[in-house]
Amino acid sequence: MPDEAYYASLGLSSILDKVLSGERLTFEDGLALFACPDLTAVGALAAHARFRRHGDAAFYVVNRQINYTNVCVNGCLFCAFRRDHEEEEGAFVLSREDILARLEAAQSGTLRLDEMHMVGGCHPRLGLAWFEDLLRTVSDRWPGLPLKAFTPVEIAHFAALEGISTLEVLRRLKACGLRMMPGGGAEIFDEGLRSRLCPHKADAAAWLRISGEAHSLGIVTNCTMLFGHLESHAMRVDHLLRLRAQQDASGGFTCFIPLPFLTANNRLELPEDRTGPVRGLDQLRTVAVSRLLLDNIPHIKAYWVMLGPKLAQTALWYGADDLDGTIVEERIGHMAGAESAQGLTIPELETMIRASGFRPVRRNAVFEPMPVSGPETTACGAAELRKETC
Ligand code: V47
Repeated sequence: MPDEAYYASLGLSSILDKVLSGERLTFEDGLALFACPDLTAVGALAAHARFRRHGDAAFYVVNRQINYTNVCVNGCLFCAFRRDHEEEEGAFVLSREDILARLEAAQSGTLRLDEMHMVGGCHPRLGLAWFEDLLRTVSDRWPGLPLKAFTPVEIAHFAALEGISTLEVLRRLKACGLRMMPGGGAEIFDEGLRSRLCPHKADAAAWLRISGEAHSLGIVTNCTMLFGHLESHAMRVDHLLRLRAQQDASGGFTCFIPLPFLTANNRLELPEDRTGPVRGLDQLRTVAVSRLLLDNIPHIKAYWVMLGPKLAQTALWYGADDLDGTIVEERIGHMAGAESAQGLTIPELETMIRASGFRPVRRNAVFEPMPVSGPETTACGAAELRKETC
């Protein structure tokens, strides 16, 4: 890490002191970190915080993503995945059998999934009973498989469809085996910008409230921020601090995932200075500032699908401690222009981690470390999981 005099020259003396002593950073500190000209100095602070929590461990998960539909009533401007109705080109709705076949293919090889990650659009007619039946069937067939599904936005949608409270929706899904929720749909909390980008989606207060309700039932959740579109640094800091405040109140966020906006195939037009090669540096900085501000959220994910594997590896030195996982089939990022692979193998993930100077730790959905033994660690991984399913 650069020395005290250097941080003083950057005007970051008090932030350096706070990071070294573990003291909480303020809104102004967040802005100062975004304004600092030397990205590596910010990264070194985040790396310090990351090593203090996780040492040289870098986590990954053997998982399978499933998107049950892309038909969605919300019509968010930034989304390339969504279709307004089933007849539109590219629209899909998976059947229960389609979903079970994807899991069956994954579970019947030499691999064992440690996470099913399932999300979808807010379909106007798929009711809660359909999802209850699906979760119950999956839990009965694969009792040890942690089910991570539905963002707070989907929970709000199910509640509206059924005319019941979001807490009741969560109770019913938990009773069917829901263990964890992914962090999507948070987008950017700033009310003014959110109402331009996604006016029909659950608002910031609802997203945070539903996360808190899940936590109160013992369902842990992740959280995200979509950045690199029209938001300001102040909006990013505000978003991170609202997550931190929610975590102080309800304590169930496990991992934060900063999601860089991917620009293809959507209706959001960006000014020129928001596109191009500077974006990689901004993405590393956002990972670092997230690690520094979110002192109460254990994990920061460098999501390789959207950052790309090279930047995700670099991000491990900028505060991130997790890469996500094998994934197998990904649609939201790829429909928006992600150039990364559909899935990675276990050896590929472990090599990425080792080559970056870290120690790979296989985990499950809720970040419990998983034993690594036998042929699974050398099996072809995602390639094998992908058989017959895509
Ligand atoms: O909710 C939509 C975002 C999210 C774009 O919890 C876009 O472990 C970039 O939340 N460019 C879905 N992002 C992905 C997500 C996620 C992914 C991996 C792991 C976890 C986890 C969560 O993707 C959406 C939205 O915020 N998104 N469009 C786009 N054009």
